[in-house]
Amino acid sequence: MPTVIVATGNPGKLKEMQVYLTPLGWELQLKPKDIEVDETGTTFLENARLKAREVAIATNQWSIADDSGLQIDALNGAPGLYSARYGQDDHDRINRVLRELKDVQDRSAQFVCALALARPDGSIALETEGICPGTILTEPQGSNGFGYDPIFYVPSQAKSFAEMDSQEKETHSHRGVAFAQIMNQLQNLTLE
Ligand code: ITT
Repeated sequence: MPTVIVATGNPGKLKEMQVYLTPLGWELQLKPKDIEVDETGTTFLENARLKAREVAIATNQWSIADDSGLQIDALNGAPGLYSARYGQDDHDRINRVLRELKDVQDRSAQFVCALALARPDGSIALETEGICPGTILTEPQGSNGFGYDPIFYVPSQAKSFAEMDSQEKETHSHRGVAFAQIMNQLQNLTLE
């Protein structure tokens, strides 16, 4: 069975990535903790490529990475690339966003997910980007998921990400959209 390293240190992300990757019949291994990749890219795709490439080279295995983030219109796209660095933990990051949007009327936002799959030599075999439009709630709603899920509301479903079950989030989320775009290619890929 081909081995693929999932290049993330975020347990919530890992859980969702496993849902998409498990049916492919690959042996999934978690990124070794000592491999830290500096996210120095200027786009989500650049950072996804960087993470996939560096982990692939360090382990000499195929590697898949996800770089994602929340872009809020009223904050000129922040936290964006800095979504993971916007506070010390999820609670802190959510509170910062709510504070910065206090009394702001236009609460439109989008979640972006870039995926990159690298070969053992670090070359990129596949990449894509998925987007989910939504709005930022005035207070957290729901308890599922991770990260900013409790404050990200999807109008078409009338639910926050944290109120969706895993199947609903899979259908509508940025990550679900991104994986759907490359699922055929992933299924037809020969990993060698
Ligand atoms: P890795 O780089 O190790 O994968 P990370 O948490 O640092 O993990 P990112 O740099 O891609 O990941 O940062 C993404 C941030 O956006 C992070 O704070 C996540 O919790 C959050 N995020 C990403 N996808 C999300 C989702 O589906 N729901 C809620 N928050 C999400």
